[in-house]
Amino acid sequence: MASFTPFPAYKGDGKVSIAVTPHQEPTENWSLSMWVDWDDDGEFEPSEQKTVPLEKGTKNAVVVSYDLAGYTVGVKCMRLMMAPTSEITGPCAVPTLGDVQDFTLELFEGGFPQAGDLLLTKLRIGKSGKRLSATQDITFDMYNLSDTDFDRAAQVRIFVDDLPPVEELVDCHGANRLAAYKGKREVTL
Ligand SMILES: [Ca+2]
Repeated sequence: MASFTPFPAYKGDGKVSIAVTPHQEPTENWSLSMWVDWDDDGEFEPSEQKTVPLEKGTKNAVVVSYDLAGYTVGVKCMRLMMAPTSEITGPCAVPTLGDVQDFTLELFEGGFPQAGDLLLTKLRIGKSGKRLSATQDITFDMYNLSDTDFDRAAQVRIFVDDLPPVEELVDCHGANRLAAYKGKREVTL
């Protein structure tokens, strides 16, 4: 999150879910509040605030979601406040503990452009890749570029020269699923 590139959101997706990972372990009764100035009036109104409790003693990510219907596209100011719940009294509070950070979010028309996309890289097929035998391992890295977890079988179709294509399934269910944005697997067929 800590970057100068606005966090992207897509109206066509209907809602945006933003995962925030605490960089310090929250103690008892901490929360995360997020404001997004959706109506561009320079104020963080209560209607623009979402608050989620933080789990004591873990740095697990928490997710904040907004429905996007009715908002105009463009760059929006956003503020994150991670602090004892009792100290989050409003967007201009100055908590004695915790952290306040400002970011921007850009709302685009349409849907997330890489929804459902998987990226294959680092293909390794022997020394030259020429005259592959049926026993030659094919290894590659598979990344999930999508904004949702990939939790199903991936079908891989392999073409070698002019031989008939071979299809194999890569199990990406359950514990093998590829997490949104960053999920990665090394696959050997
Ligand atoms: Ca506002």
